Amino acid sequence: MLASTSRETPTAPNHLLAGVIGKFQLDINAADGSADSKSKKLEHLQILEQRASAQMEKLSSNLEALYGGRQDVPAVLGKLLEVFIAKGLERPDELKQLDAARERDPNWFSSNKSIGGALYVDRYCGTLSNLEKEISSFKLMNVNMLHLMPTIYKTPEKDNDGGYAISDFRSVNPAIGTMDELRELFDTMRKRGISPVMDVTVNHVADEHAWAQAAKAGDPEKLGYFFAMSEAEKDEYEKHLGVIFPDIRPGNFTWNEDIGRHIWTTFMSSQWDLNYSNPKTLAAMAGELMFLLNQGAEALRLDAVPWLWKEKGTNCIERPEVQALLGVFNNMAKIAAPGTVLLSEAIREPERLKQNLGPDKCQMAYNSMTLVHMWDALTHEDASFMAEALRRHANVPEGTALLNMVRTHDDINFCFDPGSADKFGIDILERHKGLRDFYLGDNSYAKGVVFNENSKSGRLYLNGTTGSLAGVEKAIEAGDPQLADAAIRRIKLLNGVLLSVPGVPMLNLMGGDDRGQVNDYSYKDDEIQRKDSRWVNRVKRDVDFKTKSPLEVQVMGRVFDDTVDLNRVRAQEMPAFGAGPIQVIDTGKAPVLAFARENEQQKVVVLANFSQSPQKVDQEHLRAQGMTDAVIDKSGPQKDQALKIGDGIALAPFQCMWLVPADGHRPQTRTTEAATA
Ligand code: OTU
Repeated sequence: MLASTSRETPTAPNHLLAGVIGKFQLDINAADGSADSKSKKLEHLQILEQRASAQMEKLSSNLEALYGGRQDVPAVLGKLLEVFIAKGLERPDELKQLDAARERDPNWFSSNKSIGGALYVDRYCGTLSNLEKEISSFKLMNVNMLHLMPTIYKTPEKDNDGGYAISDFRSVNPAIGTMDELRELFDTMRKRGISPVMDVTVNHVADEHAWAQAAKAGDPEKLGYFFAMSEAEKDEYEKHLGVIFPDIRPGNFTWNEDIGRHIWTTFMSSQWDLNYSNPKTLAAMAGELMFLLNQGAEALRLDAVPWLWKEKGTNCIERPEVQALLGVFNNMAKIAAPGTVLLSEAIREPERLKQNLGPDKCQMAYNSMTLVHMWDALTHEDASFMAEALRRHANVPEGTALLNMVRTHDDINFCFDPGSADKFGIDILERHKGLRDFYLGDNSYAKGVVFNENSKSGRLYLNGTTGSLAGVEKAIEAGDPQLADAAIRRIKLLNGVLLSVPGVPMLNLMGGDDRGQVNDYSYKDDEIQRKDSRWVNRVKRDVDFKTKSPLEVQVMGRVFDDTVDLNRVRAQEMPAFGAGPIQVIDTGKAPVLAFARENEQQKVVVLANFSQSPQKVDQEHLRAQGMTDAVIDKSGPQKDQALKIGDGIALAPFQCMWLVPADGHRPQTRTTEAATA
């Protein structure tokens, strides 16, 4: 020990940490305040030092990956430690208690009790104080994680990309409330067991953000937070880049008159990409993330992570440095706010989006795989493609969880798993064509809206709420109760699978998924929104039953009852649905997705019929999972009626079952190699 310490130079990581801690000690001792408050601070400083010391090796290697070869790496490390420790000291006492509790329960975010919901405060209930009144309804739905979409921040008034152009991470949109109200709301939520999730657009800030304003006003330091380029340099990069929104915003740069250069704007012109090759940008953003965690956010959704690092001559997506950047944010949270988790957002192929997932990167990651394969399986009445993708990708490392959803606020980008496609000889672009015909065509129950029509890729980007894509809209237009019944069954099927595959389900309340709400076409009348059909998904919450037909009211009621019921059963009776592996079962019936989930307490077999015809699963597949004689479907209406498995299990059209043994005993695990082969 001694020998190795004595070899350390003053710039060695542990020396740096000791120096930073020493400085804070001096500051605390020199500051005004009671002896008692000082000793409390010093005590917490000690905890921060221990946590930092445990992270030092990882933090140093992350910085090496980002800035290795630069002279100032030790200075960067020192600066980041200062930010982390300062913010750790500012953390309110109740949050420090939360941190301590969660250090003892590191998988707090991934049990069967974890059920998320996402909404726009403005479109859901108007204001933060109204949202506080809705907490009981979230409790009723067993939602214990609530993602407040970024319209809660101060944003440019018009062109703000649905809130994803953020003008200030520290100010609340005045139309919905204040920062004090947000903190109070988070306090109440925490006390009632609901974890707040907030967005951080780590890739960009709005052109109205103070950093961008300063850059425009000629501040060279703030200009260094962004990419400002000459025409020639921009063209050099542009040669290798794709385009995200070809219909709305071609290209990747926006000319800025004040600066006299082209600013890198991967998404909309009002969203200026941050330049992390400048370590000052990283330190500044770390400060913003910590600010939000210290207000009581328990998870941060890191937006658009694939684009965080640029490298000339490449497409600037998923550069290896992205992993190191996420690593630094992880080190930060582990030191200063260990009771929180990071959630990476990327709508990419499963293999790619899983790159961002890890106990030392983002502990949670958006998983579009479940979503795209479910919609695909419904179209083709065939779940084999999905089953294969789940088999390959749904099992994730200990300490991490995928975030699943049926729909998001964005378009559906059908990022299928290429490996699974190969297995079945599926041509992905052909598949997109089929989906396009189905979801936009006149010959199906669905009512979708195309996005990115001018994309040259031939891929389908699809919009539409769960309700409209599953058939509610057409059923109501036709006033046909039978069509409505089928749509309700499809939604229940999607939710049944969503809640039972590995990961945390996220209920899309901004698409009215809890009530099967249909597309909102009013965006077409809005000067800004009309260009962006993703708004069709972002409905205002509408529970004004007086204005609706009896059929529509009936649909909304049934979807809501189903949702509440399934969520409750998952949270209260299905421990096996938390983190933990999935075992896909081949029943020989293509329309049926079948898999087992198990943990120490429980074993469940899930059967999901993606077809409009009834299906039967032979008893041998249940017996192979250790189920004998009789089972109970925990997701069905008759939860106490045993089903004899002797004749096989019959599934109604679009039925999903969560089967457990009727005798309540946990089946003996048999290695099922032979049985599933
Ligand atoms: C995200 O989406 C947000 O979800 C969008 O609403 C924003 O417009 C965008 O970032 C910019 O902030 O391309 O079509 O693979 O899925 O980052 C949506 C990553 C997007 C993309 C995602 C981006």
